[in-house]
Amino acid sequence: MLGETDQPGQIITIERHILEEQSSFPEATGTLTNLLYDIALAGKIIASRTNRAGLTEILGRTGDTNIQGEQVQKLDRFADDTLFRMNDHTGRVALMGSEEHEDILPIPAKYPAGKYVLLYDPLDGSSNIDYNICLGTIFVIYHKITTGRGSLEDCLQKGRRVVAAGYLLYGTSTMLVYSTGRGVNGFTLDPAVGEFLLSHPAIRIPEPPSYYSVNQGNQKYWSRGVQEYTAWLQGQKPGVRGLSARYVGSLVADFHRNLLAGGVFYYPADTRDREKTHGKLRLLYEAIPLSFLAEQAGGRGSDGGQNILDIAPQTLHQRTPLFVGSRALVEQAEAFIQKYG
Ligand code: AFP
Repeated sequence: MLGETDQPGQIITIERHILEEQSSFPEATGTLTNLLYDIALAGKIIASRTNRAGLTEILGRTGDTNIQGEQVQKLDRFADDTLFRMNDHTGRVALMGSEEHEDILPIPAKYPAGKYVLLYDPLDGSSNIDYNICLGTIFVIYHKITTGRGSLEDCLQKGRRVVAAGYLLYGTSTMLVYSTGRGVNGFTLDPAVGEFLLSHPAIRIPEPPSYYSVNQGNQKYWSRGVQEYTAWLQGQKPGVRGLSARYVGSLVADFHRNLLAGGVFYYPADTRDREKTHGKLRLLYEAIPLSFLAEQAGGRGSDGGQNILDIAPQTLHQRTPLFVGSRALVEQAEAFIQKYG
Protein backbone atom coordinates (compact mmCIF):
# COMPACT_ATOMS: atom_id res chain seq x y z
CA MET A 1 0.00 0.00 0.00
CA LEU A 2 1.17 3.47 -0.78
CA GLY A 3 2.75 5.16 2.19
CA GLU A 4 4.21 1.95 3.62
CA THR A 5 6.93 1.67 1.02
CA ASP A 6 7.65 5.33 0.46
CA GLN A 7 10.80 6.95 1.80
CA PRO A 8 10.37 8.97 5.00
CA GLY A 9 10.14 12.64 4.29
CA GLN A 10 8.77 12.08 0.81
CA ILE A 11 5.91 14.46 0.04
CA ILE A 12 2.89 12.73 -1.47
CA THR A 13 0.13 14.98 -2.73
CA ILE A 14 -3.39 13.67 -2.96
CA GLU A 15 -3.20 13.90 -6.74
CA ARG A 16 -0.16 11.66 -6.84
CA HIS A 17 -1.69 9.24 -4.34
CA ILE A 18 -4.96 8.93 -6.27
CA LEU A 19 -3.08 8.46 -9.55
CA GLU A 20 -0.81 5.79 -8.06
CA GLU A 21 -3.85 3.95 -6.69
CA GLN A 22 -5.41 4.12 -10.14
CA SER A 23 -2.31 2.60 -11.75
CA SER A 24 -2.95 -0.66 -9.87
CA PHE A 25 -6.26 -0.99 -11.77
CA PRO A 26 -5.19 -1.47 -15.43
CA GLU A 27 -8.82 -1.19 -16.58
CA ALA A 28 -9.31 2.18 -14.86
CA THR A 29 -10.19 5.07 -17.16
CA GLY A 30 -9.25 7.82 -14.72
CA THR A 31 -12.86 8.89 -14.18
CA LEU A 32 -12.93 7.93 -10.50
CA THR A 33 -9.53 9.53 -10.02
CA ASN A 34 -10.81 12.80 -11.39
CA LEU A 35 -14.04 12.57 -9.42
CA LEU A 36 -12.08 12.16 -6.18
CA TYR A 37 -9.91 15.05 -7.16
CA ASP A 38 -13.00 17.20 -7.80
CA ILE A 39 -14.28 16.35 -4.32
CA ALA A 40 -10.92 17.30 -2.81
CA LEU A 41 -11.13 20.62 -4.64
CA ALA A 42 -14.69 21.20 -3.40
CA GLY A 43 -13.37 20.45 0.10
CA LYS A 44 -10.69 23.12 -0.24
CA ILE A 45 -13.29 25.68 -1.30
CA ILE A 46 -15.63 24.76 1.57
CA ALA A 47 -12.70 24.83 4.02
CA SER A 48 -11.69 28.31 2.93
CA ARG A 49 -15.25 29.48 3.60
CA THR A 50 -15.66 27.69 6.93
CA ASN A 51 -12.39 29.23 8.11
CA ARG A 52 -13.81 32.69 7.47
CA ALA A 53 -17.26 31.90 8.83
CA GLY A 54 -16.95 34.16 11.85
CA LEU A 55 -15.66 37.05 9.77
CA THR A 56 -18.19 37.32 7.00
CA GLU A 57 -21.89 37.74 6.59
CA ILE A 58 -22.07 34.01 5.79
CA LEU A 59 -22.41 33.18 9.48
CA GLY A 60 -26.01 32.67 10.50
CA ARG A 61 -29.15 30.99 9.32
CA THR A 62 -30.92 31.49 6.01
CA GLY A 63 -34.26 31.25 7.79
CA ASP A 64 -35.33 28.20 5.73
CA THR A 65 -35.77 24.68 7.05
CA ASN A 66 -34.43 21.64 5.22
CA ILE A 67 -36.34 18.42 4.68
CA GLN A 68 -35.06 17.03 7.99
CA GLY A 69 -36.86 19.93 9.73
CA GLU A 70 -33.56 21.51 10.75
CA GLN A 71 -32.73 25.16 10.22
CA VAL A 72 -30.57 25.62 7.14
CA GLN A 73 -27.46 27.68 7.73
CA LYS A 74 -25.78 29.68 5.03
CA LEU A 75 -22.66 27.58 5.16
CA ASP A 76 -24.74 24.43 4.61
CA ARG A 77 -26.13 25.96 1.45
CA PHE A 78 -22.71 27.07 0.27
CA ALA A 79 -21.24 23.59 0.83
CA ASP A 80 -24.20 21.95 -0.86
CA ASP A 81 -23.96 24.23 -3.93
CA THR A 82 -20.22 23.83 -4.16
CA LEU A 83 -20.36 20.04 -4.23
CA PHE A 84 -23.15 20.01 -6.78
CA ARG A 85 -21.63 22.60 -9.10
CA MET A 86 -18.20 20.99 -8.92
CA ASN A 87 -19.65 17.73 -10.21
CA ASP A 88 -22.66 18.61 -12.39
CA HIS A 89 -20.83 19.27 -15.67
CA THR A 90 -17.85 16.91 -15.68
CA GLY A 91 -19.47 13.90 -17.35
CA ARG A 92 -18.26 11.71 -14.49
CA VAL A 93 -21.43 11.63 -12.40
CA ALA A 94 -24.85 10.39 -13.50
CA LEU A 95 -26.75 11.78 -10.56
CA MET A 96 -26.25 13.02 -7.04
CA GLY A 97 -28.08 12.97 -3.74
CA SER A 98 -27.59 15.43 -0.91
CA GLU A 99 -28.70 15.22 2.67
CA GLU A 100 -30.08 18.72 2.16
CA HIS A 101 -32.48 17.77 -0.66
CA GLU A 102 -35.58 15.65 -0.54
CA ASP A 103 -35.13 14.13 -4.01
CA ILE A 104 -32.26 12.89 -6.12
CA LEU A 105 -30.32 15.56 -7.98
CA PRO A 106 -30.14 14.78 -11.71
CA ILE A 107 -27.36 16.19 -13.85
CA PRO A 108 -28.72 19.16 -15.86
CA ALA A 109 -29.77 18.03 -19.36
CA LYS A 110 -27.21 20.32 -21.03
CA TYR A 111 -24.34 18.29 -19.51
CA PRO A 112 -23.34 14.67 -20.17
CA ALA A 113 -24.20 12.11 -17.48
CA GLY A 114 -21.41 9.82 -16.31
CA LYS A 115 -21.17 6.38 -14.76
CA TYR A 116 -20.94 7.23 -11.06
CA VAL A 117 -23.46 8.16 -8.39
CA LEU A 118 -22.35 10.65 -5.74
CA LEU A 119 -24.15 11.03 -2.41
CA TYR A 120 -23.05 13.59 0.16
CA ASP A 121 -23.81 15.25 3.45
CA PRO A 122 -22.41 18.69 2.57
CA LEU A 123 -21.89 20.11 6.05
CA ASP A 124 -22.37 17.69 8.87
CA GLY A 125 -22.51 19.10 12.40
CA SER A 126 -23.94 22.38 11.22
CA SER A 127 -25.55 23.13 14.58
CA ASN A 128 -21.95 23.71 15.70
CA ILE A 129 -21.25 26.45 13.13
CA ASP A 130 -21.94 29.32 15.48
CA TYR A 131 -19.52 27.96 18.09
CA ASN A 132 -16.35 27.53 16.01
CA ILE A 133 -16.44 23.75 16.43
CA CYS A 134 -15.32 21.17 13.83
CA LEU A 135 -17.59 20.46 10.88
CA GLY A 136 -17.33 17.88 8.13
CA THR A 137 -18.43 16.77 4.67
CA ILE A 138 -19.19 13.09 4.08
CA PHE A 139 -19.34 11.49 0.61
CA VAL A 140 -19.89 8.11 -0.96
CA ILE A 141 -19.59 6.95 -4.58
CA TYR A 142 -21.29 4.02 -6.35
CA HIS A 143 -21.41 2.76 -9.91
CA LYS A 144 -24.65 3.62 -11.68
CA ILE A 145 -26.54 0.36 -12.08
CA THR A 146 -29.52 1.49 -14.15
CA THR A 147 -29.56 2.64 -17.77
CA GLY A 148 -29.94 6.24 -18.92
CA ARG A 149 -29.25 9.15 -16.62
CA GLY A 150 -29.82 7.22 -13.41
CA SER A 151 -32.66 6.93 -10.93
CA LEU A 152 -33.42 6.52 -7.25
CA GLU A 153 -32.49 2.83 -7.50
CA ASP A 154 -28.88 3.87 -8.15
CA CYS A 155 -28.80 5.66 -4.80
CA LEU A 156 -30.40 2.83 -2.81
CA GLN A 157 -27.47 0.43 -3.12
CA LYS A 158 -26.11 -1.59 -0.23
CA GLY A 159 -22.92 -0.39 1.40
CA ARG A 160 -21.23 -3.55 0.10
CA ARG A 161 -21.29 -1.91 -3.34
CA VAL A 162 -19.48 1.28 -2.33
CA VAL A 163 -16.75 2.21 -4.81
CA ALA A 164 -15.22 4.94 -2.65
CA ALA A 165 -16.15 6.91 0.44
CA GLY A 166 -14.59 9.51 2.65
CA TYR A 167 -14.92 12.73 4.54
CA LEU A 168 -13.46 16.17 4.88
CA LEU A 169 -12.88 17.41 8.39
CA TYR A 170 -12.80 21.16 8.89
CA GLY A 171 -10.98 21.33 12.20
CA THR A 172 -7.77 22.81 13.53
CA SER A 173 -6.53 21.80 10.11
CA THR A 174 -8.50 20.54 7.13
CA MET A 175 -8.23 16.84 6.42
CA LEU A 176 -9.48 14.52 3.73
CA VAL A 177 -9.77 10.85 4.66
CA TYR A 178 -10.90 8.38 2.01
CA SER A 179 -10.88 4.80 0.85
CA THR A 180 -11.41 3.10 -2.49
CA GLY A 181 -11.57 -0.29 -0.77
CA ARG A 182 -7.79 -0.62 -0.43
CA GLY A 183 -7.37 0.70 3.10
CA VAL A 184 -7.87 4.19 4.46
CA ASN A 185 -5.55 7.14 3.91
CA GLY A 186 -5.67 10.60 5.45
CA PHE A 187 -4.41 13.86 3.94
CA THR A 188 -3.88 17.21 5.63
CA LEU A 189 -4.31 20.46 3.73
CA ASP A 190 -1.17 22.56 3.71
CA PRO A 191 -2.72 26.02 3.51
CA ALA A 192 0.56 27.56 2.35
CA VAL A 193 0.56 25.60 -0.91
CA GLY A 194 -3.13 24.72 -1.07
CA GLU A 195 -2.48 20.98 -1.41
CA PHE A 196 -3.63 17.94 0.53
CA LEU A 197 -0.52 16.01 1.60
CA LEU A 198 -0.49 12.41 2.78
CA SER A 199 -0.21 12.63 6.57
CA HIS A 200 -1.94 9.45 7.78
CA PRO A 201 -1.08 6.53 5.48
CA ALA A 202 -2.78 3.13 5.84
CA ILE A 203 -4.91 4.02 8.88
CA ARG A 204 -5.84 1.11 11.17
CA ILE A 205 -8.00 1.60 14.24
CA PRO A 206 -5.59 0.98 17.13
CA GLU A 207 -6.10 -1.44 20.03
CA PRO A 208 -6.86 -1.10 22.83
CA PRO A 209 -9.54 1.55 22.29
CA SER A 210 -9.53 4.78 24.27
CA TYR A 211 -12.92 6.45 23.86
CA TYR A 212 -16.66 6.09 23.61
CA SER A 213 -18.75 8.85 22.05
CA VAL A 214 -22.47 9.22 22.59
CA ASN A 215 -24.96 11.94 23.50
CA GLN A 216 -25.52 10.83 27.07
CA GLY A 217 -28.24 13.45 27.46
CA ASN A 218 -30.50 10.97 25.68
CA GLN A 219 -29.76 8.09 28.05
CA LYS A 220 -33.21 7.96 29.61
CA TYR A 221 -34.68 7.17 26.19
CA TRP A 222 -32.37 4.24 25.42
CA SER A 223 -33.23 0.56 25.49
CA ARG A 224 -32.00 -1.69 28.30
CA GLY A 225 -29.37 -3.17 25.96
CA VAL A 226 -27.85 0.25 25.21
CA GLN A 227 -27.92 1.19 28.91
CA GLU A 228 -26.08 -2.01 29.85
CA TYR A 229 -23.60 -1.50 27.00
CA THR A 230 -22.84 2.03 28.18
CA ALA A 231 -22.25 0.80 31.74
CA TRP A 232 -19.88 -1.82 30.29
CA LEU A 233 -17.98 0.85 28.31
CA GLN A 234 -17.67 2.89 31.50
CA GLY A 235 -16.10 -0.04 33.32
CA GLN A 236 -19.07 -0.63 35.61
CA LYS A 237 -18.96 -4.39 34.95
CA PRO A 238 -16.42 -6.63 36.70
CA GLY A 239 -13.03 -7.04 35.04
CA VAL A 240 -13.51 -4.23 32.48
CA ARG A 241 -11.40 -1.09 32.28
CA GLY A 242 -13.60 1.93 31.56
CA LEU A 243 -13.11 4.19 28.54
CA SER A 244 -13.10 7.98 28.53
CA ALA A 245 -16.11 9.73 27.03
CA ARG A 246 -15.65 12.30 24.25
CA TYR A 247 -18.56 13.82 22.32
CA VAL A 248 -18.36 16.79 19.94
CA GLY A 249 -21.77 16.44 18.30
CA SER A 250 -20.18 16.63 14.83
CA LEU A 251 -20.17 13.08 13.55
CA VAL A 252 -17.06 13.48 11.39
CA ALA A 253 -15.05 14.84 14.32
CA ASP A 254 -16.24 12.12 16.70
CA PHE A 255 -15.64 9.40 14.11
CA HIS A 256 -12.20 10.75 13.17
CA ARG A 257 -10.98 10.76 16.77
CA ASN A 258 -12.09 7.18 17.30
CA LEU A 259 -10.56 6.12 13.98
CA LEU A 260 -7.16 7.40 15.08
CA ALA A 261 -7.33 6.64 18.83
CA GLY A 262 -9.61 3.59 18.93
CA GLY A 263 -13.14 3.80 20.23
CA VAL A 264 -16.81 3.65 19.36
CA PHE A 265 -19.30 6.30 18.30
CA TYR A 266 -22.95 5.44 18.73
CA TYR A 267 -26.28 7.10 18.14
CA PRO A 268 -28.78 4.45 19.15
CA ALA A 269 -32.49 4.24 18.56
CA ASP A 270 -34.38 6.00 21.32
CA THR A 271 -37.94 6.40 22.48
CA ARG A 272 -38.08 10.19 22.57
CA ASP A 273 -40.51 10.11 19.66
CA ARG A 274 -42.47 6.86 19.78
CA GLU A 275 -43.23 7.18 16.06
CA LYS A 276 -39.54 7.33 15.16
CA THR A 277 -37.53 4.76 17.06
CA HIS A 278 -34.77 4.38 14.47
CA GLY A 279 -32.15 6.85 15.62
CA LYS A 280 -31.18 10.19 14.11
CA LEU A 281 -28.47 9.50 11.58
CA ARG A 282 -29.00 8.86 7.88
CA LEU A 283 -28.14 5.49 6.45
CA LEU A 284 -27.08 6.74 3.01
CA TYR A 285 -25.28 9.95 3.87
CA GLU A 286 -23.66 9.12 7.21
CA ALA A 287 -23.85 5.49 8.33
CA ILE A 288 -22.81 3.70 5.12
CA PRO A 289 -19.78 5.85 4.20
CA LEU A 290 -18.40 5.88 7.75
CA SER A 291 -19.04 2.16 8.24
CA PHE A 292 -17.20 1.50 4.97
CA LEU A 293 -14.22 3.51 6.22
CA ALA A 294 -14.34 1.80 9.63
CA GLU A 295 -14.31 -1.63 8.00
CA GLN A 296 -11.43 -0.64 5.72
CA ALA A 297 -9.51 0.37 8.86
CA GLY A 298 -10.22 -2.92 10.64
CA GLY A 299 -13.39 -1.78 12.43
CA ARG A 300 -17.11 -2.23 11.93
CA GLY A 301 -20.40 -0.36 11.62
CA SER A 302 -23.68 -1.83 12.87
CA ASP A 303 -27.26 -0.81 13.54
CA GLY A 304 -27.07 -2.92 16.71
CA GLY A 305 -28.42 -5.99 14.93
CA GLN A 306 -26.62 -6.22 11.62
CA ASN A 307 -23.69 -4.82 9.69
CA ILE A 308 -24.63 -1.43 8.22
CA LEU A 309 -23.07 -2.44 4.90
CA ASP A 310 -25.55 -5.34 4.55
CA ILE A 311 -28.68 -3.20 4.92
CA ALA A 312 -30.71 -2.71 1.73
CA PRO A 313 -31.77 0.97 1.82
CA GLN A 314 -35.46 1.65 1.20
CA THR A 315 -35.56 5.44 1.04
CA LEU A 316 -33.14 8.26 0.35
CA HIS A 317 -33.37 9.78 3.82
CA GLN A 318 -33.76 6.59 5.84
CA ARG A 319 -32.50 6.89 9.42
CA THR A 320 -30.72 4.18 11.33
CA PRO A 321 -29.22 3.49 14.73
CA LEU A 322 -25.44 3.52 14.35
CA PHE A 323 -22.57 1.92 16.29
CA VAL A 324 -19.27 2.49 14.49
CA GLY A 325 -15.58 2.23 15.26
CA SER A 326 -13.42 -0.46 16.87
CA ARG A 327 -14.67 -3.89 15.85
CA ALA A 328 -14.66 -5.44 19.34
CA LEU A 329 -16.63 -2.52 20.80
CA VAL A 330 -19.25 -2.64 18.04
CA GLU A 331 -19.59 -6.40 18.47
CA GLN A 332 -20.14 -5.88 22.20
CA ALA A 333 -22.95 -3.44 21.41
CA GLU A 334 -24.60 -6.11 19.26
CA ALA A 335 -24.17 -8.68 22.04
CA PHE A 336 -25.75 -6.41 24.68
CA ILE A 337 -28.64 -5.49 22.39
CA GLN A 338 -29.24 -9.12 21.51
CA LYS A 339 -29.25 -10.06 25.19
CA TYR A 340 -31.27 -7.18 26.66
CA GLY A 341 -32.98 -5.60 23.66
P1 AFP B 1 -26.43 18.81 12.77
O1 AFP B 1 -25.85 18.81 11.36
O2 AFP B 1 -27.86 19.23 12.83
O3 AFP B 1 -25.57 19.55 13.74
O4 AFP B 1 -26.46 17.28 13.23
C1 AFP B 1 -25.25 16.66 13.42
C2 AFP B 1 -25.46 15.18 13.46
O5 AFP B 1 -26.16 14.73 12.34
C3 AFP B 1 -24.12 14.45 13.60
O6 AFP B 1 -23.06 15.14 13.02
C4 AFP B 1 -23.94 14.32 15.09
O7 AFP B 1 -23.19 13.19 15.42
C5 AFP B 1 -25.35 14.22 15.61
O8 AFP B 1 -26.18 14.83 14.62
C6 AFP B 1 -25.50 14.96 16.89
O9 AFP B 1 -26.81 14.84 17.34
P2 AFP B 1 -27.22 15.32 18.83
O10 AFP B 1 -27.13 16.81 18.81
O11 AFP B 1 -28.63 14.83 18.99
O12 AFP B 1 -26.28 14.67 19.79
